[in-house]
Amino acid sequence: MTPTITAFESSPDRGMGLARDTRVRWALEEVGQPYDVRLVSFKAMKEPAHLALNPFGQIPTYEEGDLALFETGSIIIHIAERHAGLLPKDENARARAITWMFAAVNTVEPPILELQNAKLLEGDKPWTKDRLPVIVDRIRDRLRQLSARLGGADWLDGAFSAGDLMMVHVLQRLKPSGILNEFPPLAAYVARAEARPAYKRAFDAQLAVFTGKPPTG
Ligand SMILES: N[C@@H](CCC(=O)N[C@@H](CS)C(=O)NCC(=O)O)C(=O)O
Repeated sequence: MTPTITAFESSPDRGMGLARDTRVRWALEEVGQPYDVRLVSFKAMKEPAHLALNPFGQIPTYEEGDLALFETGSIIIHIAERHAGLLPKDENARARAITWMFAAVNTVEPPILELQNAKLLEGDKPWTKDRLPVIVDRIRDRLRQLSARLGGADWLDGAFSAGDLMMVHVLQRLKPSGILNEFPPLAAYVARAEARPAYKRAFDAQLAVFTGKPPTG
């Protein structure tokens, strides 16, 4: 059965791929599962039909038969459990890959989102000027730790996994700030992931929503 995901009708990042539907598109591309997309407006996201799928009125959602999911972590684990390619077969390695997914969204992403919110939503507040360096230092701490763990490896734990997919998508949000480039092994890690054909297909598909032109290739 072909799953249907939801995505922004009008992407706030103008197709940079930062909206979280890109994670789900990428996971589906990695495992070779075709999917449909239903675009939703900001207004529709807060209306009952969408709230029934995601009580927080957000994208992406995932529908497959009578199953409806929200939260990208849960959606990607669901995809990875049903298809080969995103989680290792070995039970311990699988648990470690899932640990990296949680580390991405629970440990690395929060200060990155804090920075984005401070700049975009609170940029005009009197406290923002003093707050920004504190947040940036928190991000640098996490990136230093992550970079130390990655070392010279290509991926976080053996072969590419859903843990890398999630971590890379979280790190991409830092690109406009320039902070990622302070950590060349992490910048190279992100570039390596972006070179994956599955990522390119996912990126092109979300960009096509913004440009209105169907993806090439
Ligand atoms: N923890 C959720 C976060 C979902 C989320 O923040 N979605 C954003 C788009 S990337 C959204 O819908 N924002 C609009 C809003 O919150 O009104 C997940 O991983 O799925």
